[in-house]
Amino acid sequence: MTKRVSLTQYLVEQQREHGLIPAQLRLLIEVVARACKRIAIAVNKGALGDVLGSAGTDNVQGEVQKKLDVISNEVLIEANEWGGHLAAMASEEMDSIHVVPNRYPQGEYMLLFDPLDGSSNIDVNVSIGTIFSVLRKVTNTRGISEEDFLQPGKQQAAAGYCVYGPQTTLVLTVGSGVAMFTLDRETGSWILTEDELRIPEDTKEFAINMSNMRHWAPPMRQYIDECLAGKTGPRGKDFNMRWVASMVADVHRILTRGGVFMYPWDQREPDKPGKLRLMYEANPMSFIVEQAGGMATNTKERILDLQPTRLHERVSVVLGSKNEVERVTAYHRQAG
Ligand code: P6P
Repeated sequence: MTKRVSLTQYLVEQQREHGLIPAQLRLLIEVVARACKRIAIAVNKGALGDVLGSAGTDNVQGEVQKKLDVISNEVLIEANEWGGHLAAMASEEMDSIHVVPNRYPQGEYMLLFDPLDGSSNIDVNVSIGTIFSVLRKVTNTRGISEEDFLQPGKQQAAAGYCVYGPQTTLVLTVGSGVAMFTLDRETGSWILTEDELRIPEDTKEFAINMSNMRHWAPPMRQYIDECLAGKTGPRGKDFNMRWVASMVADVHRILTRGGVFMYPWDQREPDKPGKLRLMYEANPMSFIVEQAGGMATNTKERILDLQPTRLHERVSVVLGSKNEVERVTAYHRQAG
């Protein structure tokens, strides 16, 4: 029987080897992982747990909140506010930041999350997930504000996601590669199942919502048209398409077998740079993808270099197999 390595053992050994996981960060990661287990249990109840359907409220994005969006957000807030490892949290589901209450000690980290990404898939039993990003508090005053969160993604201390799918898997990076843990539901433990995820530099699979095709900018049309032309076209090979409409599921597939994920700007809402959020979707996923040998741009620049100006700002996203992301980005740069 192969030796089973738990999340805690992995984190302790990574700290011993790379010195990237001080005690407070290890506590933060373990608390988030435990919260994801609680979310997985709630998600898994489905119709038996009165957790499906709408919560009857809208979030800061103007989107209808599902009951599980609210439950997942509350689980993450409650799990993380008392441990002394955090100064504040930010969530897709909350308009402003949640500062750790004065009754608890404040820590040096800030946690950002999309508590349940892919909510449109909840009621139809398709994989959904939690995405999280960890930043360091750079000011040493007790006070903390939204401005403290506005750091480029390259400054993240850690990033990860949990997929609630056929398996419940946790994917994590602290800047020294990407590891995957699978939840052993019999023991309630996260067990290391991949210790060095790598994304192939080439792929024959793209992920994009094709129904938006007529709204894309010309360079995106050009790239997709060439993929669709297959063997007889300029790419000289056939492509496959996948679109789960859960970023965590699409990114997990890309981490597992390669591919390129795209959610570009389109003319439906020309003032918005894209649909996905920079701070708690694009940045954590880009950190993970780069650590696995992939690439992530906003069709022009490296996502992790972008300087945020607002907590909930949106961004165009192209990420995955390096050579495909380079091609999509080159087409957009050439078009100016
Ligand atoms: P569309 C889910 O709502 C999400 O934010 C991402 O997880 C996903 O990739 C995208 O939106 C799906 O968007 O427009 O295809 O429904």
